[in-house]
Amino acid sequence: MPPTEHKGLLRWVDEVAGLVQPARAYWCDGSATERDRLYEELVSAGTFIPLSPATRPDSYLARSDPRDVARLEGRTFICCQREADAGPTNNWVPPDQMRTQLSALFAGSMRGRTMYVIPFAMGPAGSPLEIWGVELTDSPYVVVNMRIMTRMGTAVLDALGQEGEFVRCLHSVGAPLAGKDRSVPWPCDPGNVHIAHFPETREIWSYGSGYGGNALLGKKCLALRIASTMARDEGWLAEHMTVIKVTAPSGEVKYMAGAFPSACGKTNLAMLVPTLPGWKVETIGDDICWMRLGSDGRLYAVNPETGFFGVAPGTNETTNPNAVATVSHSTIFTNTALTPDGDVWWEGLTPEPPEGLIDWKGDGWSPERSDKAAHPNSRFTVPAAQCPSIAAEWMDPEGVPISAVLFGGRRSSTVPLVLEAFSWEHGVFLGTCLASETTAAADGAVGVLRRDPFAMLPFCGYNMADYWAHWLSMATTAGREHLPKMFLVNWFRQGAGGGYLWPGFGENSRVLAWVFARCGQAGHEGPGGDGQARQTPIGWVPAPGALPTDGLAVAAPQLEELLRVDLGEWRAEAALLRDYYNLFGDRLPAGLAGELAALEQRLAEVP
Ligand code: GTP
Ligand code: SPV
Ligand code: MN
Repeated sequence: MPPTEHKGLLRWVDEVAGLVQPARAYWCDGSATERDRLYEELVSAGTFIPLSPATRPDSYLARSDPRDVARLEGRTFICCQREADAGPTNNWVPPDQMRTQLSALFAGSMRGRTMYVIPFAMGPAGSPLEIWGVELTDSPYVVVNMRIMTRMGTAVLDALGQEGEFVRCLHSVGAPLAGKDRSVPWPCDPGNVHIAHFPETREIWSYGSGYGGNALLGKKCLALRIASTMARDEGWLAEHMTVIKVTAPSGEVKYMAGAFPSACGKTNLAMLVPTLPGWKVETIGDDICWMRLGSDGRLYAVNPETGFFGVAPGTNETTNPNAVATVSHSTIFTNTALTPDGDVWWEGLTPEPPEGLIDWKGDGWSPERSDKAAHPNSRFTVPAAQCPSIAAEWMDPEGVPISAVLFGGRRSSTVPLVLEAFSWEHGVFLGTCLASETTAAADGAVGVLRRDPFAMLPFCGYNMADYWAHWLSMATTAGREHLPKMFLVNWFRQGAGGGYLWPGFGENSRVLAWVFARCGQAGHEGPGGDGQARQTPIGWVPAPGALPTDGLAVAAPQLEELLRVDLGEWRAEAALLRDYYNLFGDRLPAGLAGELAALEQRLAEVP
C-alpha cells in the first residue's frame, strides 16, 4: 500500500509507471534502515566501492560512466509556451513537442528496474519558502544522494497531506534491464540526454544521465530553474549563491550572499577560515540561496539544501580545512581516485600523489600519465550538519538578513579584487556584467570567457532580461534603504607572468572585512568609516591602505595591480556588454540600458 492518500500524487505515480514500466515501485521513507539497505545494494551492484572504515568510515566511492561526468547545458531545456519567455540564453522547445519526444524515450525506460518514489522538501521545515517535490527515479544512487541533499521521506508525505502542491520530478537513467538480470554499475544513455523543465506546470523530466545536477532534481532543476520562475511570480529570489555568516572581532554579525559560477569558489567561501585575526566565518549554505523581503525591508535568505555536493579537486587542509573535516566520514565520493589502502585522493589533496593510485575510471595511474587521477568535476556528497563551520541558525525557517551580495567570476584580467556598486541599480548592472572563464562543472571547453550574469546563465528558468527586471523591482517594492549592498569580486586576476595575483581562500577574509565595513555605512555615497574607498568609473574600490594587509604575503605593487581599474580594459568590456545587451532586444530593462550608458559616459570623461 502506498503510504499516502494524496490522489494527485497516486495518479501521477500510476501514470508514470504505465509509461516507464518498472518491475516494481518503492516508496522511500528516508529511514536509516532504508539507507543501509540501499548502500548494500549499491555495493553489490558495483556502483559503490566501500572505503576503508579505518580512514574514511561509512563512506563510498562511485565511478560514473566516463561519458556521464558533468551537467550538460546543451541538453538542458526550458519548455514554456512562448519562446520569448525562455529568452535568448536558454534552449527552448515547445512543451507539447518535448512531451512527445520524452514520452518516446521514457516508454519502457525502467523495465526490469525499481522505480523509487522520493518525497522531498527544499528549504527549512515550516519556512515560508519551503517547496515540496517528488522525484521518481530508477537510480538508487540518486536516492541516497537525495537523502543527503534534501529532507527526504515520510515526513514530507505527511506534510503534503491529501492535496499539498509538489513539483513533479521524473528521472530515468534510460537503461532498461530488459532480459538482463544485472545492471552495469553506472547505467545511462549519454546519446539521448534531455533535462527538460516545464515552468508553467512545474514539472521536470530528466532522461539519460545519472550525474549531479542532471539527476538530483531537487538541486539546480527545482531549486533554481523551476524556483526562479516561482520567485518571479511570487516576488522573491531563487539564486545560485553561497550564504555566510561573518562575525567581526567586535562580535558584530553580518550575513553575506555570494553568486559565483560553477566551480568558482562558493563552497570554499562558505567554509572560509579567516587569516585575519579575530574574524569568524560560518556556513549557512554553499550553492543555492532563496531570499524574500521581510516586513523590515531586508532580504532574508534560506539555504534550500541539507547537504553539499562539492568539487573535490583543489580541496585540502590549507585551502579548505572545514571541507576536509566535513568529508572525513559518511560521505559519497564520485569520480575521485582510489588509494591502495581504500581511501580517496584528488589533485591538490596532497602535494604528491600516493603510490599505486587507481584513477576515476578504475585503471592504474601513475604521475607520469598526462591525465588526471581524479576527474576535474569529481565531487563529494555530504550532510551539511557534518561541517565544523555550520552556523547554528543555518536551518532557521525565517532565514538570515543579508547585508551584502557578492558577484564573483574567474577573470584573469579587467575585474579588480573587489569593487562596490554605487546603488542598487548599479549593483544589478554589475550582476549582469558577471563573466567567467568556463570550468569542468559543465561539458564543453574549459577556460573560455563567457557572460554568466548573476552566475545564473545555466540556471535561470525564464528570460534573463525579465530576471534582471525582477531584481530591479526589489527596490521599487521595498525601498532601497535596507537592501543589501552589492559588490563585484575576483579572486582569479593574473599577473603578467600568468599565475594568480591573490592568494585567495582564507585570505579572502581581508576582502570580507572591507565589505563588512562598507555595509556599516549609512548611505551608498561616499568614502568614510573604516572601509575607506576610492571612487572610480566602475564603482568604489578600497582606498590605498584600506584593505587590512597585516601578515599578508602580497607585495605592495601586486596589491596595487589587484585593485587597479584599467580604463582601456573597461572600455572594451563596456563595448562587449553593449553587444551582449543587444541580444535581449526590447526585454532589456530601461534601468540597465541607463546604467550602461552612464558607465560609458564615466569612462569617456576620464582622460
Ligand atoms: P560548484 O559546486 O560547481 O557550484 O562550485 P563552487 O562555486 O562551489 O566552487 P568551489 O568552492 O568548489 O571551488 C572550485 C575550485 O576553485 C576548487 O578547485 C577550489 O580549490 C578553487 N577555488 C575556490 N576558491 C578559490 C580562491 O579563492 N582562489 C583560488 N585560486 N582558487 C579557488
Ligand atoms: C554546479 O555545476 O554548479 C554544481 C554541480 O553545483 S551540479 O549539481 O551538477 O549542478
Ligand atoms: Mn560548490
